[in-house]
Amino acid sequence: MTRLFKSHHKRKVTSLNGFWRFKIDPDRAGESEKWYADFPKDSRAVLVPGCWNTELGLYHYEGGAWYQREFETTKSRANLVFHGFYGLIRVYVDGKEVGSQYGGFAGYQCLVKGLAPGKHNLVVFTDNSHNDRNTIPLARVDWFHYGGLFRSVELMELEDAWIKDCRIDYRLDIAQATAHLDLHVAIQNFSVSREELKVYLDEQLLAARTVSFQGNAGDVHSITITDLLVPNVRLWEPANPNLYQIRLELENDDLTERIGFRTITVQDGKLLLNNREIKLKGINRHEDHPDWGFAVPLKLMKKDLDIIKNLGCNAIRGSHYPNAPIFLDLLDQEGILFWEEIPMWGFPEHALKDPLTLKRGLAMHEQMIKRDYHHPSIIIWGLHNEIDSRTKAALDVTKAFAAEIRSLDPTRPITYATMHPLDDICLPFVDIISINLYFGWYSGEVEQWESFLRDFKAKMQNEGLSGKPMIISEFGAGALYGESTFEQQKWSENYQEKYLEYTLNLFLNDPDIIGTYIWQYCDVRTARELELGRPRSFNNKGIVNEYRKPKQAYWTVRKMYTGAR
Ligand code: BDP
Repeated sequence: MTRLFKSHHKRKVTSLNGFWRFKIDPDRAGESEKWYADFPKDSRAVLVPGCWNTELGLYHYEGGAWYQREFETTKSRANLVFHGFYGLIRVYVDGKEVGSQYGGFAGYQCLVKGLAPGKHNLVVFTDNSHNDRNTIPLARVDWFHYGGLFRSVELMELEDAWIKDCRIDYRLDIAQATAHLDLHVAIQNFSVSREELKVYLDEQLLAARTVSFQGNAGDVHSITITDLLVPNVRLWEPANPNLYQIRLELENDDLTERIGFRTITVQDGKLLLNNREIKLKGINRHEDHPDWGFAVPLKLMKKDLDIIKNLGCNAIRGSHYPNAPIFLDLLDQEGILFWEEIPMWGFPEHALKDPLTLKRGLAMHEQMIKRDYHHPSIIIWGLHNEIDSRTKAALDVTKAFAAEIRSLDPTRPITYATMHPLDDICLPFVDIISINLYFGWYSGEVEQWESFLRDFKAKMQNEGLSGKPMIISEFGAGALYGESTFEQQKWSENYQEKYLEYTLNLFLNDPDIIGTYIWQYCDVRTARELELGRPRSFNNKGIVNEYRKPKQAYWTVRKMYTGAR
Protein backbone atom coordinates (compact mmCIF):
# COMPACT_ATOMS: atom_id res chain seq x y z
CA MET A 1 0.00 0.00 0.00
CA THR A 2 1.49 3.31 -1.00
CA ARG A 3 -1.40 5.72 -0.53
CA LEU A 4 -4.56 5.84 1.59
CA PHE A 5 -6.73 6.38 -1.47
CA LYS A 6 -6.73 4.83 -4.92
CA SER A 7 -4.61 6.94 -7.29
CA HIS A 8 -5.58 4.95 -10.39
CA HIS A 9 -8.74 3.11 -11.37
CA LYS A 10 -7.91 2.56 -15.03
CA ARG A 11 -4.11 2.47 -15.08
CA LYS A 12 -2.72 -0.95 -14.39
CA VAL A 13 -0.56 -0.74 -11.29
CA THR A 14 1.27 -3.78 -9.94
CA SER A 15 3.15 -3.86 -6.67
CA LEU A 16 6.76 -5.01 -6.95
CA ASN A 17 7.02 -5.39 -3.19
CA GLY A 18 8.11 -8.76 -1.87
CA PHE A 19 11.26 -10.82 -2.24
CA TRP A 20 14.10 -9.47 -4.38
CA ARG A 21 17.57 -10.95 -4.83
CA PHE A 22 20.14 -8.77 -3.10
CA LYS A 23 23.89 -8.40 -2.88
CA ILE A 24 26.10 -5.74 -1.35
CA ASP A 25 28.99 -4.43 -3.43
CA PRO A 26 31.70 -3.12 -1.07
CA ASP A 27 34.44 -3.59 -3.69
CA ARG A 28 32.47 -1.98 -6.51
CA ALA A 29 32.70 -5.11 -8.62
CA GLY A 30 29.09 -5.08 -9.85
CA GLU A 31 29.62 -2.66 -12.69
CA SER A 32 32.61 -4.41 -14.29
CA GLU A 33 31.19 -7.87 -13.62
CA LYS A 34 27.91 -6.76 -15.19
CA TRP A 35 25.61 -7.77 -12.35
CA TYR A 36 22.93 -5.73 -14.10
CA ALA A 37 22.81 -8.39 -16.83
CA ASP A 38 23.83 -11.49 -14.93
CA PHE A 39 22.93 -11.32 -11.24
CA PRO A 40 25.38 -13.15 -8.93
CA LYS A 41 24.26 -16.62 -7.84
CA ASP A 42 25.47 -16.05 -4.28
CA SER A 43 22.93 -13.28 -3.71
CA ARG A 44 20.40 -13.53 -0.88
CA ALA A 45 16.65 -12.91 -0.75
CA VAL A 46 15.47 -9.76 1.03
CA LEU A 47 12.09 -8.16 1.42
CA VAL A 48 11.27 -4.86 -0.25
CA PRO A 49 10.40 -2.44 1.24
CA GLY A 50 13.21 -2.72 3.74
CA CYS A 51 16.55 -1.31 4.84
CA TRP A 52 19.54 -3.59 4.51
CA ASN A 53 20.91 -2.39 7.85
CA THR A 54 18.07 -4.26 9.55
CA GLU A 55 19.19 -7.54 7.87
CA LEU A 56 21.40 -9.89 9.86
CA GLY A 57 25.09 -9.15 9.35
CA LEU A 58 24.56 -5.78 7.64
CA TYR A 59 23.98 -3.58 10.69
CA HIS A 60 26.80 -1.19 9.75
CA TYR A 61 26.98 -1.57 6.00
CA GLU A 62 27.17 1.66 4.00
CA GLY A 63 28.01 1.59 0.32
CA GLY A 64 26.63 0.23 -2.92
CA ALA A 65 24.22 -2.68 -3.21
CA TRP A 66 22.24 -4.40 -5.96
CA TYR A 67 18.68 -5.70 -6.09
CA GLN A 68 17.10 -7.95 -8.71
CA ARG A 69 13.70 -9.36 -9.60
CA GLU A 70 11.50 -9.88 -12.67
CA PHE A 71 8.40 -8.06 -13.75
CA GLU A 72 5.86 -8.78 -16.41
CA THR A 73 4.11 -6.35 -18.70
CA THR A 74 1.64 -6.43 -21.57
CA LYS A 75 2.37 -2.85 -22.68
CA SER A 76 5.46 -1.43 -24.35
CA ARG A 77 5.85 1.43 -21.87
CA ALA A 78 5.97 1.39 -18.12
CA ASN A 79 6.75 3.65 -15.22
CA LEU A 80 8.80 2.02 -12.49
CA VAL A 81 8.16 3.94 -9.30
CA PHE A 82 10.59 3.73 -6.39
CA HIS A 83 8.94 5.51 -3.48
CA GLY A 84 11.97 5.71 -1.22
CA PHE A 85 15.69 4.94 -1.14
CA TYR A 86 18.76 6.55 0.33
CA GLY A 87 21.25 8.34 -1.92
CA LEU A 88 21.72 7.23 -5.50
CA ILE A 89 19.64 4.88 -7.62
CA ARG A 90 20.40 3.38 -11.06
CA VAL A 91 17.84 1.23 -12.80
CA TYR A 92 18.52 -1.47 -15.39
CA VAL A 93 15.96 -3.36 -17.46
CA ASP A 94 17.07 -6.42 -19.43
CA GLY A 95 20.72 -5.52 -18.93
CA LYS A 96 20.44 -1.87 -20.03
CA GLU A 97 20.54 1.23 -17.85
CA VAL A 98 17.19 3.03 -18.16
CA GLY A 99 17.56 5.82 -15.64
CA SER A 100 19.13 7.16 -12.47
CA GLN A 101 18.57 9.80 -9.82
CA TYR A 102 20.34 11.27 -6.84
CA GLY A 103 18.11 11.73 -3.80
CA GLY A 104 15.47 9.22 -2.85
CA PHE A 105 13.33 10.53 -0.01
CA ALA A 106 10.84 12.01 -2.48
CA GLY A 107 10.92 8.95 -4.72
CA TYR A 108 11.87 8.35 -8.33
CA GLN A 109 9.78 7.55 -11.39
CA CYS A 110 11.66 5.77 -14.16
CA LEU A 111 10.00 5.68 -17.58
CA VAL A 112 10.88 2.60 -19.62
CA LYS A 113 10.02 2.39 -23.32
CA GLY A 114 10.25 -0.27 -26.00
CA LEU A 115 9.28 -3.22 -23.81
CA ALA A 116 8.21 -6.45 -25.51
CA PRO A 117 5.18 -8.07 -23.88
CA GLY A 118 6.28 -10.64 -21.30
CA LYS A 119 8.86 -10.97 -18.55
CA HIS A 120 11.74 -8.59 -17.93
CA ASN A 121 14.79 -8.57 -15.75
CA LEU A 122 14.88 -5.61 -13.37
CA VAL A 123 18.10 -4.72 -11.55
CA VAL A 124 18.59 -1.75 -9.27
CA PHE A 125 21.81 -0.35 -7.92
CA THR A 126 21.58 1.94 -4.92
CA ASP A 127 24.32 3.58 -2.93
CA ASN A 128 24.06 5.18 0.50
CA SER A 129 27.68 6.26 0.87
CA HIS A 130 28.43 9.84 1.84
CA ASN A 131 31.21 12.37 1.91
CA ASP A 132 31.85 15.58 3.82
CA ARG A 133 31.56 17.92 0.81
CA ASN A 134 28.52 17.54 -1.38
CA THR A 135 26.33 14.57 -0.61
CA ILE A 136 22.93 15.50 0.86
CA PRO A 137 23.05 14.54 3.65
CA LEU A 138 26.75 14.64 4.49
CA ALA A 139 28.41 11.68 6.19
CA ARG A 140 28.04 13.32 9.58
CA VAL A 141 24.39 13.35 10.65
CA ASP A 142 22.56 12.55 13.86
CA TRP A 143 20.47 9.73 12.46
CA PHE A 144 21.39 6.55 10.64
CA HIS A 145 22.01 6.33 6.88
CA TYR A 146 19.82 3.25 6.41
CA GLY A 147 20.39 1.96 2.87
CA GLY A 148 18.03 0.23 0.50
CA LEU A 149 14.65 0.35 -1.18
CA PHE A 150 12.82 1.33 1.98
CA ARG A 151 9.43 2.20 0.52
CA SER A 152 7.20 0.44 -1.99
CA VAL A 153 8.12 -0.21 -5.61
CA GLU A 154 5.38 -0.16 -8.25
CA LEU A 155 5.04 -1.00 -11.91
CA MET A 156 2.64 1.23 -13.83
CA GLU A 157 1.83 0.03 -17.33
CA LEU A 158 1.20 2.98 -19.62
CA GLU A 159 -1.25 3.49 -22.45
CA ASP A 160 -0.48 5.53 -25.58
CA ALA A 161 -1.67 8.66 -23.81
CA TRP A 162 -1.10 8.94 -20.09
CA ILE A 163 -1.31 11.59 -17.41
CA LYS A 164 2.25 12.30 -16.42
CA ASP A 165 1.61 15.05 -13.95
CA CYS A 166 -1.05 17.27 -12.53
CA ARG A 167 -0.95 20.42 -10.47
CA ILE A 168 -4.07 21.69 -8.77
CA ASP A 169 -4.27 25.24 -7.45
CA TYR A 170 -7.22 27.02 -5.97
CA ARG A 171 -8.32 30.46 -4.91
CA LEU A 172 -10.39 30.23 -1.79
CA ASP A 173 -13.02 32.66 -0.61
CA ILE A 174 -13.57 31.65 2.99
CA ALA A 175 -16.43 34.07 3.64
CA GLN A 176 -18.38 32.82 0.61
CA ALA A 177 -17.29 29.17 1.10
CA THR A 178 -16.26 28.94 -2.55
CA ALA A 179 -13.12 27.91 -4.34
CA HIS A 180 -11.95 28.36 -7.92
CA LEU A 181 -9.75 25.56 -9.20
CA ASP A 182 -6.93 25.90 -11.73
CA LEU A 183 -5.48 22.71 -13.17
CA HIS A 184 -2.29 22.14 -15.11
CA VAL A 185 -2.21 18.68 -16.59
CA ALA A 186 0.75 17.14 -18.42
CA ILE A 187 -0.20 14.39 -20.84
CA GLN A 188 2.41 12.35 -22.64
CA ASN A 189 1.13 11.10 -25.94
CA PHE A 190 2.64 8.42 -28.12
CA SER A 191 0.08 7.81 -30.85
CA VAL A 192 -3.47 9.04 -30.36
CA SER A 193 -4.69 12.17 -32.15
CA ARG A 194 -7.30 13.32 -29.68
CA GLU A 195 -8.51 12.54 -26.19
CA GLU A 196 -11.37 13.52 -23.95
CA LEU A 197 -10.04 14.81 -20.62
CA LYS A 198 -12.58 14.72 -17.81
CA VAL A 199 -12.20 16.25 -14.37
CA TYR A 200 -14.22 15.02 -11.41
CA LEU A 201 -14.49 16.44 -7.93
CA ASP A 202 -15.32 13.40 -5.84
CA GLU A 203 -18.02 11.84 -8.05
CA GLN A 204 -19.18 15.02 -9.71
CA LEU A 205 -18.05 15.94 -13.25
CA LEU A 206 -16.49 19.42 -13.13
CA ALA A 207 -15.11 19.78 -16.66
CA ALA A 208 -14.58 17.96 -19.93
CA ARG A 209 -12.14 19.05 -22.65
CA THR A 210 -11.29 17.59 -26.00
CA VAL A 211 -7.55 17.64 -26.43
CA SER A 212 -6.08 17.44 -29.94
CA PHE A 213 -2.50 16.31 -30.07
CA GLN A 214 0.01 17.52 -32.62
CA GLY A 215 3.74 17.05 -32.74
CA ASN A 216 5.93 14.03 -32.20
CA ALA A 217 5.24 10.75 -30.48
CA GLY A 218 6.36 11.04 -26.87
CA ASP A 219 5.78 14.79 -26.61
CA VAL A 220 4.40 16.04 -23.33
CA HIS A 221 1.41 18.36 -23.74
CA SER A 222 0.36 20.87 -21.10
CA ILE A 223 -3.33 21.45 -20.68
CA THR A 224 -4.61 24.24 -18.49
CA ILE A 225 -8.14 24.38 -17.18
CA THR A 226 -8.97 27.40 -15.07
CA ASP A 227 -11.68 28.77 -12.89
CA LEU A 228 -13.68 25.69 -12.02
CA LEU A 229 -16.09 26.76 -9.34
CA VAL A 230 -16.52 24.66 -6.21
CA PRO A 231 -19.44 25.92 -4.10
CA ASN A 232 -20.17 25.09 -0.46
CA VAL A 233 -16.57 24.34 0.31
CA ARG A 234 -15.88 22.52 3.55
CA LEU A 235 -12.53 23.79 4.79
CA TRP A 236 -9.63 21.62 5.83
CA GLU A 237 -8.71 22.39 9.44
CA PRO A 238 -7.26 20.30 12.29
CA ALA A 239 -10.64 19.69 13.92
CA ASN A 240 -12.36 18.96 10.58
CA PRO A 241 -9.83 17.74 8.06
CA ASN A 242 -12.20 17.71 5.07
CA LEU A 243 -10.66 16.23 1.95
CA TYR A 244 -11.71 16.14 -1.70
CA GLN A 245 -10.62 13.85 -4.48
CA ILE A 246 -9.89 15.29 -7.90
CA ARG A 247 -9.95 12.60 -10.57
CA LEU A 248 -8.60 13.17 -14.08
CA GLU A 249 -9.71 10.73 -16.70
CA LEU A 250 -8.66 9.92 -20.24
CA GLU A 251 -10.05 7.13 -22.36
CA ASN A 252 -7.60 4.57 -20.93
CA ASP A 253 -5.73 6.32 -18.16
CA ASP A 254 -6.54 8.24 -15.01
CA LEU A 255 -5.04 9.93 -11.98
CA THR A 256 -6.61 10.84 -8.66
CA GLU A 257 -5.16 13.48 -6.36
CA ARG A 258 -6.49 14.44 -2.96
CA ILE A 259 -6.66 18.02 -1.75
CA GLY A 260 -8.02 20.05 1.13
CA PHE A 261 -9.12 23.67 0.97
CA ARG A 262 -7.30 25.91 3.39
CA THR A 263 -5.06 28.96 3.50
CA ILE A 264 -1.85 29.32 5.44
CA THR A 265 -0.35 32.78 5.79
CA VAL A 266 1.99 34.82 7.91
CA GLN A 267 0.84 38.24 9.09
CA ASP A 268 2.21 40.65 11.70
CA GLY A 269 4.25 38.04 13.48
CA LYS A 270 1.45 35.48 13.49
CA LEU A 271 0.65 32.30 11.61
CA LEU A 272 -2.89 32.17 10.25
CA LEU A 273 -4.71 29.03 9.16
CA ASN A 274 -7.89 29.92 7.28
CA ASN A 275 -7.36 33.50 8.48
CA ARG A 276 -7.37 32.46 12.13
CA GLU A 277 -4.32 32.56 14.36
CA ILE A 278 -2.85 29.17 15.13
CA LYS A 279 -0.10 28.11 17.55
CA LEU A 280 1.93 25.04 16.77
CA LYS A 281 2.31 22.53 19.56
CA GLY A 282 4.78 20.30 17.87
CA ILE A 283 7.36 17.58 18.01
CA ASN A 284 10.22 16.45 15.75
CA ARG A 285 9.88 12.95 14.38
CA HIS A 286 12.31 10.69 12.53
CA GLU A 287 10.91 7.79 10.48
CA ASP A 288 12.85 5.21 12.44
CA HIS A 289 12.46 1.98 14.35
CA PRO A 290 15.13 -0.59 15.33
CA ASP A 291 13.38 -3.38 13.41
CA TRP A 292 12.49 -1.37 10.29
CA GLY A 293 14.87 1.55 9.94
CA PHE A 294 13.17 3.99 7.57
CA ALA A 295 10.79 1.28 6.33
CA VAL A 296 8.28 2.02 9.07
CA PRO A 297 5.04 0.10 8.41
CA LEU A 298 1.67 1.83 8.23
CA LYS A 299 0.48 0.32 11.50
CA LEU A 300 3.42 1.86 13.34
CA MET A 301 2.91 5.22 11.61
CA LYS A 302 -0.67 5.22 12.85
CA LYS A 303 0.45 4.33 16.35
CA ASP A 304 3.05 7.13 16.28
CA LEU A 305 0.31 9.55 15.32
CA ASP A 306 -1.97 8.29 18.06
CA ILE A 307 0.81 8.74 20.63
CA ILE A 308 1.62 12.21 19.29
CA LYS A 309 -2.03 13.32 19.24
CA ASN A 310 -2.53 11.99 22.74
CA LEU A 311 0.39 14.19 23.76
CA GLY A 312 -1.67 17.22 22.73
CA CYS A 313 0.34 18.02 19.60
CA ASN A 314 -1.18 19.58 16.51
CA ALA A 315 2.09 19.71 14.56
CA ILE A 316 5.02 17.53 13.49
CA ARG A 317 8.30 18.48 11.91
CA GLY A 318 9.47 15.75 9.55
CA SER A 319 13.05 15.94 10.66
CA HIS A 320 15.01 15.80 8.48
CA TYR A 321 13.77 14.54 5.09
CA PRO A 322 10.62 14.06 3.01
CA ASN A 323 8.43 11.46 4.71
CA ALA A 324 6.53 8.52 3.21
CA PRO A 325 3.58 9.59 1.02
CA ILE A 326 1.26 7.36 3.03
CA PHE A 327 2.31 9.08 6.26
CA LEU A 328 1.44 12.43 4.70
CA ASP A 329 -1.95 10.97 3.70
CA LEU A 330 -2.48 10.02 7.33
CA LEU A 331 -1.62 13.54 8.46
CA ASP A 332 -4.11 14.95 5.94
CA GLN A 333 -6.79 12.67 7.35
CA GLU A 334 -5.95 13.31 11.00
CA GLY A 335 -5.60 17.08 10.70
CA ILE A 336 -1.99 17.30 11.86
CA LEU A 337 0.12 20.20 10.55
CA PHE A 338 3.41 19.25 8.96
CA TRP A 339 6.77 20.93 8.31
CA GLU A 340 8.68 19.16 5.56
CA GLU A 341 12.34 19.65 4.63
CA ILE A 342 15.20 18.12 2.62
CA PRO A 343 18.04 16.28 4.43
CA MET A 344 20.49 19.18 4.29
CA TRP A 345 21.79 18.92 7.81
CA GLY A 346 24.74 20.68 9.47
CA PHE A 347 26.49 21.91 6.33
CA PRO A 348 29.73 23.79 7.13
CA GLU A 349 31.05 26.58 4.90
CA HIS A 350 33.26 24.45 2.64
CA ALA A 351 30.34 22.12 1.80
CA LEU A 352 28.00 25.05 1.17
CA LYS A 353 30.51 26.43 -1.31
CA ASP A 354 30.59 23.22 -3.35
CA PRO A 355 28.54 23.84 -6.52
CA LEU A 356 27.19 20.29 -6.43
CA THR A 357 25.61 20.99 -3.02
CA LEU A 358 23.51 23.77 -4.48
CA LYS A 359 22.61 21.76 -7.55
CA ARG A 360 21.53 18.74 -5.53
CA GLY A 361 19.68 20.86 -2.99
CA LEU A 362 17.67 22.62 -5.70
CA ALA A 363 16.82 19.29 -7.33
CA MET A 364 15.72 17.79 -4.01
CA HIS A 365 13.44 20.72 -3.21
CA GLU A 366 11.86 20.36 -6.61
CA GLN A 367 11.35 16.60 -6.14
CA MET A 368 9.77 17.19 -2.72
CA ILE A 369 7.45 20.01 -3.73
CA LYS A 370 6.32 18.28 -6.92
CA ARG A 371 5.49 15.13 -5.02
CA ASP A 372 3.83 16.73 -2.00
CA TYR A 373 2.28 19.97 -3.22
CA HIS A 374 -1.31 18.79 -2.76
CA HIS A 375 -1.13 17.72 0.90
CA PRO A 376 -3.12 20.21 2.96
CA SER A 377 -1.30 19.08 6.10
CA ILE A 378 1.98 20.55 4.84
CA ILE A 379 2.03 24.14 6.02
CA ILE A 380 5.76 24.94 6.00
CA TRP A 381 8.69 24.10 3.71
CA GLY A 382 12.04 23.87 5.48
CA LEU A 383 15.08 24.92 3.44
CA HIS A 384 17.80 23.26 5.50
CA ASN A 385 18.79 22.51 9.08
CA GLU A 386 21.66 23.96 11.15
CA ILE A 387 23.90 24.98 8.29
CA ASP A 388 26.58 27.57 8.98
CA SER A 389 24.18 30.42 8.44
CA ARG A 390 26.75 33.02 9.52
CA THR A 391 28.53 32.73 6.18
CA LYS A 392 28.21 34.24 2.73
CA ALA A 393 28.12 30.71 1.29
CA ALA A 394 25.00 29.96 3.37
CA LEU A 395 23.44 33.21 2.28
CA ASP A 396 23.91 32.31 -1.41
CA VAL A 397 22.42 28.84 -0.92
CA THR A 398 19.52 30.14 1.17
CA LYS A 399 18.72 32.87 -1.33
CA ALA A 400 18.70 30.39 -4.22
CA PHE A 401 16.57 27.85 -2.30
CA ALA A 402 14.09 30.51 -1.20
CA ALA A 403 13.69 31.85 -4.74
CA GLU A 404 13.19 28.36 -6.14
CA ILE A 405 10.65 27.30 -3.52
CA ARG A 406 8.67 30.52 -3.85
CA SER A 407 8.45 30.03 -7.60
CA LEU A 408 7.39 26.38 -7.23
CA ASP A 409 4.96 27.11 -4.42
CA PRO A 410 3.90 30.65 -3.56
CA THR A 411 1.21 29.36 -1.17
CA ARG A 412 3.21 28.17 1.83
CA PRO A 413 5.53 30.02 4.21
CA ILE A 414 9.18 28.99 4.28
CA THR A 415 11.67 28.64 7.09
CA TYR A 416 14.85 26.87 8.14
CA ALA A 417 16.14 25.83 11.55
CA THR A 418 19.09 27.94 12.66
CA MET A 419 21.60 27.08 15.37
CA HIS A 420 23.33 30.49 15.11
CA PRO A 421 20.37 32.79 15.66
CA LEU A 422 22.32 35.75 17.03
CA ASP A 423 24.86 35.77 14.18
CA ASP A 424 22.63 34.46 11.41
CA ILE A 425 22.72 36.51 8.22
CA CYS A 426 20.15 34.53 6.17
CA LEU A 427 16.98 35.26 8.16
CA PRO A 428 15.65 38.00 5.84
CA PHE A 429 14.98 35.36 3.17
CA VAL A 430 12.40 33.36 5.11
CA ASP A 431 8.90 34.03 6.43
CA ILE A 432 9.30 32.32 9.80
CA ILE A 433 12.35 32.28 12.06
CA SER A 434 13.02 28.88 13.59
CA ILE A 435 15.58 28.32 16.32
CA ASN A 436 17.37 25.16 17.47
CA LEU A 437 19.22 25.59 20.76
CA TYR A 438 20.19 23.34 23.64
CA PHE A 439 21.02 25.57 26.66
CA GLY A 440 21.13 23.32 29.67
CA TRP A 441 22.15 20.31 27.64
CA TYR A 442 25.28 20.83 25.53
CA SER A 443 26.20 24.11 27.21
CA GLY A 444 25.23 26.41 30.05
CA GLU A 445 22.10 26.26 32.15
CA VAL A 446 18.55 25.93 30.94
CA GLU A 447 17.76 29.37 32.41
CA GLN A 448 19.93 30.93 29.69
CA TRP A 449 16.99 30.59 27.36
CA GLU A 450 15.50 33.69 29.01
CA SER A 451 18.41 36.02 28.35
CA PHE A 452 18.82 34.53 24.91
CA LEU A 453 15.21 35.34 24.01
CA ARG A 454 15.70 38.93 25.18
CA ASP A 455 18.85 39.29 23.09
CA PHE A 456 17.31 37.68 20.07
CA LYS A 457 14.22 39.87 20.14
CA ALA A 458 16.50 42.91 20.29
CA LYS A 459 18.35 41.63 17.24
CA MET A 460 15.05 41.15 15.41
CA GLN A 461 14.11 44.71 16.22
CA ASN A 462 17.48 46.12 15.11
CA GLU A 463 17.56 44.16 11.89
CA GLY A 464 13.97 44.81 10.85
CA LEU A 465 12.91 41.19 11.37
CA SER A 466 10.17 41.89 13.92
CA GLY A 467 7.25 41.07 11.63
CA LYS A 468 8.42 37.47 11.32
CA PRO A 469 6.90 34.86 13.61
CA MET A 470 9.28 32.85 15.77
CA ILE A 471 9.31 29.09 16.30
CA ILE A 472 11.50 27.15 18.70
CA SER A 473 12.14 24.27 16.35
CA GLU A 474 14.42 22.16 18.57
CA PHE A 475 15.01 21.99 22.32
CA GLY A 476 15.42 18.91 24.43
CA ALA A 477 17.56 16.73 26.67
CA GLY A 478 18.77 13.14 26.48
CA ALA A 479 17.19 10.57 28.81
CA LEU A 480 17.98 6.88 28.99
CA TYR A 481 14.75 4.97 29.28
CA GLY A 482 14.36 3.75 32.87
CA GLU A 483 17.14 5.92 34.32
CA SER A 484 15.90 7.86 37.34
CA THR A 485 17.94 9.91 39.83
CA PHE A 486 17.31 11.82 43.06
CA GLU A 487 19.44 14.69 41.80
CA GLN A 488 17.80 14.97 38.40
CA GLN A 489 21.08 14.34 36.60
CA LYS A 490 21.69 14.45 32.89
CA TRP A 491 20.68 11.29 31.03
CA SER A 492 17.93 10.59 33.54
CA GLU A 493 14.25 10.69 32.71
CA ASN A 494 13.67 13.20 35.48
CA TYR A 495 16.30 15.63 34.15
CA GLN A 496 14.57 15.52 30.77
CA GLU A 497 11.22 16.02 32.42
CA LYS A 498 12.43 19.02 34.40
CA TYR A 499 14.13 20.44 31.30
CA LEU A 500 11.05 20.22 29.10
CA GLU A 501 8.78 21.54 31.83
CA TYR A 502 10.95 24.63 32.26
CA THR A 503 11.43 25.36 28.57
CA LEU A 504 7.85 24.68 27.51
CA ASN A 505 6.55 26.85 30.32
CA LEU A 506 8.75 29.68 29.07
CA PHE A 507 7.88 29.28 25.38
CA LEU A 508 4.15 28.65 25.72
CA ASN A 509 3.79 31.85 27.73
CA ASP A 510 5.77 34.01 25.33
CA PRO A 511 3.39 35.81 22.96
CA ASP A 512 6.14 36.19 20.35
CA ILE A 513 6.64 32.43 19.98
CA ILE A 514 4.10 30.87 17.63
CA GLY A 515 5.27 27.30 17.87
CA THR A 516 7.39 24.75 19.70
CA TYR A 517 8.80 21.51 18.34
CA ILE A 518 10.29 19.32 21.07
CA TRP A 519 13.43 17.42 20.13
CA GLN A 520 12.31 14.67 19.74
CA TYR A 521 9.54 12.08 19.45
CA CYS A 522 11.39 8.78 19.79
CA ASP A 523 14.96 7.68 20.40
CA VAL A 524 16.70 6.98 17.09
CA ARG A 525 19.85 5.25 15.99
CA THR A 526 22.65 7.69 15.19
CA ALA A 527 25.41 7.69 12.54
CA ARG A 528 28.77 6.09 13.31
CA GLU A 529 30.47 9.50 13.33
CA LEU A 530 28.48 10.47 16.44
CA GLU A 531 28.36 7.15 18.25
CA LEU A 532 30.86 8.00 20.96
CA GLY A 533 28.91 11.00 22.21
CA ARG A 534 25.64 9.08 22.19
CA PRO A 535 25.00 6.26 24.71
CA ARG A 536 23.83 3.06 22.99
CA SER A 537 24.68 4.79 19.66
CA PHE A 538 21.24 6.35 19.85
CA ASN A 539 20.07 9.92 20.06
CA ASN A 540 18.24 9.52 23.36
CA LYS A 541 16.26 12.74 23.41
CA GLY A 542 13.02 10.95 22.55
CA ILE A 543 10.14 11.41 24.93
CA VAL A 544 9.30 7.84 24.04
CA ASN A 545 12.04 5.29 23.52
CA GLU A 546 12.71 3.55 20.20
CA TYR A 547 10.02 0.96 21.00
CA ARG A 548 7.56 3.79 21.72
CA LYS A 549 7.47 3.32 25.50
CA PRO A 550 6.79 6.64 27.23
CA LYS A 551 9.43 8.29 29.38
CA GLN A 552 8.42 10.38 32.37
CA ALA A 553 8.54 13.60 30.36
CA TYR A 554 5.76 12.36 28.10
CA TRP A 555 3.15 12.85 30.83
CA THR A 556 4.42 16.27 31.84
CA VAL A 557 4.51 17.51 28.27
CA ARG A 558 1.03 16.10 27.78
CA LYS A 559 -0.28 18.16 30.70
CA MET A 560 1.35 21.28 29.30
CA TYR A 561 0.32 20.80 25.67
CA THR A 562 -3.25 19.80 26.45
CA GLY A 563 -3.63 22.61 28.99
CA ALA A 564 -1.96 25.20 26.78
CA ARG A 565 -3.88 27.82 24.83
C1 BDP B 1 20.39 19.29 16.26
C2 BDP B 1 19.88 18.55 15.06
C3 BDP B 1 19.19 17.25 15.39
C4 BDP B 1 20.05 16.64 16.46
C5 BDP B 1 19.89 17.43 17.74
C6 BDP B 1 20.66 16.85 18.94
O1 BDP B 1 19.11 19.32 14.20
O2 BDP B 1 19.05 16.45 14.26
O3 BDP B 1 19.88 15.35 16.60
O4 BDP B 1 20.39 18.71 17.48
O5 BDP B 1 21.76 17.33 19.21
O6 BDP B 1 21.72 19.48 16.05
O7 BDP B 1 20.16 15.93 19.56
